[in-house]
Amino acid sequence: MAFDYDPGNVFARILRGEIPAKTVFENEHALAFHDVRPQAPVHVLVIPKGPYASLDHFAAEATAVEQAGFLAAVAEVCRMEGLEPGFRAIANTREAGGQEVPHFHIHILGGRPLGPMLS
Ligand code: D5M
Repeated sequence: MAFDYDPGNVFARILRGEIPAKTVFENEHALAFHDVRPQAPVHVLVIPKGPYASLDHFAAEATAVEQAGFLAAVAEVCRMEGLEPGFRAIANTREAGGQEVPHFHIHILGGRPLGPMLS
């Protein structure tokens, strides 16, 4: 599959500093910030710094160092947000998967009991 990336998407603009975000974590691999439409007491989005449109784009084209760094950042954000009791990590992927912003991101949800996902 060929992957396209639109550099005008809102998360790319956040990465370039063109629009603000409530940042909770940043390093060379990832940026994490509060979702503007929180679905739980903790709702943080973690994005890689590279131009990847979706989880499968990231898996296909990011380097092993980028992938490992991103996953470590996700875990660090969960630790920082006090989510040891548990959390949900979601990557909506493309239109049929409910993805609105075409820059790969993981939703981290927690801070309350979430229950089974398909309930
Ligand atoms: O989810 C995209 C998510 O991104 C959705 O929960 C709203 C959130 N969003 C959109 N714009 C912003 C800005 N500017 N800051 C923070 N959060 C934002 P998806 O998985 O693509 O459906």
